[in-house]
Amino acid sequence: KKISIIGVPMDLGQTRRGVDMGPSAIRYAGVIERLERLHYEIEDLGDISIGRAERAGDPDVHVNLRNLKAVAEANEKLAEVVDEVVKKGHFPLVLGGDHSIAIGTLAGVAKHYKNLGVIWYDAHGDLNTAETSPSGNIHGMPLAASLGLGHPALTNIGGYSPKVKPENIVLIGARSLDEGEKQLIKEKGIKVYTMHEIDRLGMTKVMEETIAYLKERTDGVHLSLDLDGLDPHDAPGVGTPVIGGLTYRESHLAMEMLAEAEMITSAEFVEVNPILDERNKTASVAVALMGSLFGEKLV
Ligand code: DIR
Ligand code: MN
Ligand code: MN
Ligand code: MN
Repeated sequence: KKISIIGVPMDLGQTRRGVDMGPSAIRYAGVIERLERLHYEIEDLGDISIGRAERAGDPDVHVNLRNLKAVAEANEKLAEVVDEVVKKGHFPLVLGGDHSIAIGTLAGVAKHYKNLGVIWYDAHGDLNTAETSPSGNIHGMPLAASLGLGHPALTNIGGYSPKVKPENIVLIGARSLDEGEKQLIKEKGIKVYTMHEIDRLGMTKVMEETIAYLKERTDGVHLSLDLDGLDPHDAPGVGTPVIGGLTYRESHLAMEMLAEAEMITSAEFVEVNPILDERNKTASVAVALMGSLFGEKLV
């Protein structure tokens, strides 16, 4: 089995500098060695190049869509690279960078499936558009864009839209949803396990339900894991920490159950910000979770 690693040093989808060093921090935390030990063949494709932040007076500035041009361009490139990886039968493992890069990952992956499932492991919904976003940050919009909602420069990455159907999405760990996102979730019937449901049911039940739900309706599942889904105690190096999150152990359990279910066909780990981190703890947690996702406990 072969895994292709793609780094995306993107920090233009939000305003905290430093998340562009995420891929570097994750590599430094030993991702390649960790997965090689599980008998995978690893190909590191290096990093996608990212343009520059927009400046006042630039021609392509959009209201409430910070750095749209550079974010869209990088995602077009990422989509092409991910597409090639899937075509040659490798598993795409994307390292972020802020969560705006999920637009490109999904654009590269989704065309290879009839019904791609998506697990969105995140404190946030990332279901905003320019109209609903309180921040104008595109990292709060990738799931909406993948549903075909928002600016065409984001929804049409890869030349098609939408990438996913609302009924094929499961949100896990949500605890900071904006008004517009809550409305959209209701309107589209998106399945959500907020921290409330996770507390009540326990992670075992949540993952059993998620796996059963996606098994019966999808032919591939993408895992989009935002490190801020974890509690800031376990993953402090993120730009938008939210108290009351998933623990290190709950997260490992989730990854282990996904490994057992053999259902994940692509993944990305995003929002690792080494500047805000404690001695590379968050990148190390990301690598440990990848170990579980790729079957560490099964070998
Ligand atoms: C907020 C924060 N919902 C926004 N989103 C974040 O700006 O749209 N997503 N941090 O990961
Ligand atoms: Mn090959
Ligand atoms: Mn996110
Ligand atoms: Mn988040």
